[in-house]
Amino acid sequence: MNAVEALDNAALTGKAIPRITDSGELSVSDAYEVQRAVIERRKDRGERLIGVKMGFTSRAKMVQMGVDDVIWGLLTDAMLIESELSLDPLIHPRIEPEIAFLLDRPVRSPADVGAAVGGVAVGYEVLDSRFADFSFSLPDVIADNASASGFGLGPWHPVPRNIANLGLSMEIDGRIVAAGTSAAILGDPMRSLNAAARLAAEAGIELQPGWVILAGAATAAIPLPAKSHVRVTGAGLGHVEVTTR
Ligand code: OOG
Ligand code: MG
Repeated sequence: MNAVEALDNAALTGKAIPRITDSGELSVSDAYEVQRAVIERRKDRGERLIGVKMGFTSRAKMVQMGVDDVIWGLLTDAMLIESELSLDPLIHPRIEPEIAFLLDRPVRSPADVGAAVGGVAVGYEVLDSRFADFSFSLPDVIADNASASGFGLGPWHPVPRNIANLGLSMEIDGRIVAAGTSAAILGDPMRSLNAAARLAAEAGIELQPGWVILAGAATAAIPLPAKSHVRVTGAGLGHVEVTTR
């Protein structure tokens, strides 16, 4: 079985697989090709692209996962979580607070990105590495679509002049499990948008109006238990909640 099929099956069945790099070399560009091919399989099943997610844009995440390069993954409509999430068939889900941007114009070059942003929201991302023990090297996690599993969004707000220092906090069953500030995201989450536009230009992908960009977590991710209630709050941005089954 090749890496594309193995990753796709792992997500569908909830059975972890060994790291790809345990059995051979994988370059970063080959890893992005695997990522694209896994997404193609999802599209063949009727999913459509609705955005991108940035990964390792904060020290907290780089340190947690032992990886120190900014990467990205692709988001499909099937990953958008409304208010409930079944953890079956996830392998070892984690959750992290995110800042999300909404595009209302296409981004044809990195210079377009500031003017293309129509809104900002507090959000969360559910991660689920398809690799055993949530352990990987940089090319592995790129191939695995940056561990993307799902995400949820709070209400959209017009982009305030300065979003470089918004407080973010995450509660599970009423207990604060993570707290940070948007400054942790490359010093200013707007920088994460610029990085997304650069990666898009390199990949030949045009970021579309209506797409969401997850700028990256400001804190380490936390294991997500079943039958729990999570609430993520962003200063001035309200909150978003999810209940797990
Ligand atoms: C990779 C995904 C990183 C973020 O926000 O930094 C990420 C992982 O931690 O498994 O989504
Ligand atoms: Mg994330």
